[in-house]
Amino acid sequence: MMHRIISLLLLAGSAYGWLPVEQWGSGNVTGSVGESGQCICNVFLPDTTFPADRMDIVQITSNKLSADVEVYIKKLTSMKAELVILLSELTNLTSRLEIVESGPDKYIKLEFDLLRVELREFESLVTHLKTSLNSSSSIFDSLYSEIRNMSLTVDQLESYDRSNLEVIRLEFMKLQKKLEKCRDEQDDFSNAAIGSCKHGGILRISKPVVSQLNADLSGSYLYGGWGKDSSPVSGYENMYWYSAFSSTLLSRIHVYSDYYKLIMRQPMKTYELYTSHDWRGLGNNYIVRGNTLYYQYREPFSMGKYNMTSQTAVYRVVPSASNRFSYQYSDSQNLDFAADESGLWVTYATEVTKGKLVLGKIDEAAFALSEVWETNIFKQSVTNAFMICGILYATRSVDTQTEEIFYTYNTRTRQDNYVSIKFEKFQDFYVNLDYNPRDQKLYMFNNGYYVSYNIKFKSD
Ligand SMILES: *[C@@H]1O[C@H](CO)[C@@H](O)[C@H](O)[C@H]1NC(C)=O
Ligand SMILES: *[C@@H]1O[C@H](CO)[C@@H](O)[C@H](O)[C@H]1NC(C)=O
Ligand SMILES: *[C@@H]1O[C@H](CO)[C@@H](O)[C@H](O)[C@H]1NC(C)=O
Ligand SMILES: *[C@@H]1O[C@H](CO)[C@@H](O)[C@H](O)[C@H]1NC(C)=O
Ligand SMILES: CC(=O)N[C@H]1CO[C@H](CO)[C@@H](O)[C@@H]1O
Repeated sequence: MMHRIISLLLLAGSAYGWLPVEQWGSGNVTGSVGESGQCICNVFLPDTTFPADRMDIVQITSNKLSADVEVYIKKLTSMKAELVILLSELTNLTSRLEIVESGPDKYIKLEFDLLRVELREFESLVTHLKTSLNSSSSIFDSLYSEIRNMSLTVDQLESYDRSNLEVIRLEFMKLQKKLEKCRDEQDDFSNAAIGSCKHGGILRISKPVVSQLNADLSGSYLYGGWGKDSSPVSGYENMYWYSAFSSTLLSRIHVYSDYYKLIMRQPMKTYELYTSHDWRGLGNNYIVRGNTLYYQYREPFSMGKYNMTSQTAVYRVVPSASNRFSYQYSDSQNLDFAADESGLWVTYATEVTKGKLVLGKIDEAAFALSEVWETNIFKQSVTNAFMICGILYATRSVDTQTEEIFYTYNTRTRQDNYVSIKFEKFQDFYVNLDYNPRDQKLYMFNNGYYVSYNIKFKSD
């Protein structure tokens, strides 16, 4: 566009008489002395070399084009300028956060560490938007004001008295919610009603939503899990649970009255599994359902349930389950519990199936297996598994950033399927991945971080 305008102006310029002097013709330049002695120079230009009529048209067209282009370029330039400012603001924020996080306060450091990650992610989102600027200026506008608001909030955060951690954490949480909402708006993850199985299974999985480093603030607590009760008792609908250790030995679990308390690291209650009895577990594929922890019991090897209401545990040996076959990422993951719209499940492998994954439905009242299904996948090649609407989904690792649901088994039709539904990991290593039928989200304990995903189902 610019090139065309420049050449038009050159054309107009030449028509104005910027012809080289030597082309004028020497015979048509004459000199004489006037009446009062002044010097007179006469130049005769041939009419035919000066197309005055065409010049007018060119000039009008050129002016109009120039005006159009000017408006367009102004618009584009101001948008670009806004983006450049925005991006440099974000970069500035990021580097300031780096300074803050290198400070002496460990708690602040961790909070800002995560915020920095999210802002970086957001920054790349805006950069992506910048390239598709032409078609999405209204989205851009709202995003722009959203980021502006967030930048302001972070500025305020930084100016707070550092000792006022509560206020900072609360603001931090609000900010995360905003980021999450903003990200959700970018992508549609609305589904059929909660509890409904009138859909065709998983279509796609959102980007990871990173909530926080675990409540023990320990980067070495890699073995654990977090999530919500899949069948909460009345009054505990907003409860979250969390447990993690630096090994696969399970000895306690914390519960939090709501998300805010989880983020604030203020447990409502902590249950110890090793007091007068040794009720400890092994592995980390446990879940909470009906205020009860379902987990792999350590001694004897069996499925355990610790009722947090009665604070007692019972166990049941799973017929022919082997403790030789774990998932790929970690040892001791022999029994994996899952809950979906239809109830409670456990997956394991047996010597009879030569390590292939077996899926069992648990009769919750009897705490015993009511039915089992044999799949065609070798348990040690799987990284994790979960259930949705009676269908087993098994994952495997693609690379350090990508995980893939590669296999499904439908317990109703006894049909299996090799599929490829890829999703992004926050970090390479994870040990706990489960679906929660109460909010249709996936919960992952990813290298010590609380991570969750939204799911988009296929329409039926
Ligand atoms: C960020 O911006 C502020 C104010 O505009 C400036 O004083 C500061 O030096 C910048 N910081 C960095 C790390 O660029
Ligand atoms: C913007 O879109 C219009 C129409 O789709 C197109 O003609 C124009 O070349 C685009 N401009 C840029 C800078 O991509
Ligand atoms: C940004 O903040 C202002 C003032 O608090 C508010 O009116 C506006 O709705 C916010 N914009 C967005 C996109 O959140
Ligand atoms: C847990 O214990 C309470 C109190 O004894 C009981 O009402 C409840 O049914 C138990 N829950 C499970 C899942 O066993
Ligand atoms: C030498 C020369 O170029 N003379 C020209 C001057 O202008 C007249 C009319 O414009 C022409 O007829 C001459 O040939």
